[in-house]
Amino acid sequence: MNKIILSFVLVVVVVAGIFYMTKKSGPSHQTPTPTLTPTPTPITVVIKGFAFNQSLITIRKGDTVVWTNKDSVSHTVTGDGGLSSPLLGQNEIYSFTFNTVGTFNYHCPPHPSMTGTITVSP
Ligand SMILES: [Cu+2]
Repeated sequence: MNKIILSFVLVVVVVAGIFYMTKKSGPSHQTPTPTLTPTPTPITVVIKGFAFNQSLITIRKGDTVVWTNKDSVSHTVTGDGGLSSPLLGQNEIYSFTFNTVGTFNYHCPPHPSMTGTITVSP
């Protein structure tokens, strides 16, 4: 009878010991290493005061340009390489990703003085 109790205690001690050890050396709460995925920042062109600001910009192939109309008057971004925004109301945006190297002129058809140029470098 004493042997049974003794072996029972032994089992409890061993189990408790294993539990303690696995708890201690088990998977630690590692903070996952942040993966450095470069997020290309979109280039912003603000449409304000009947002008594209900035009107002359140089970007890299694959960059995205985002136009934001801050005027109460509607404007468009219309031009080379498929640039064709709808009529942008106040605070509306138009984005375009340039995947071709070259020079892209654009304008706003209702307002001929509004012009801009995007130069896309490799
Ligand atoms: Cu306009």
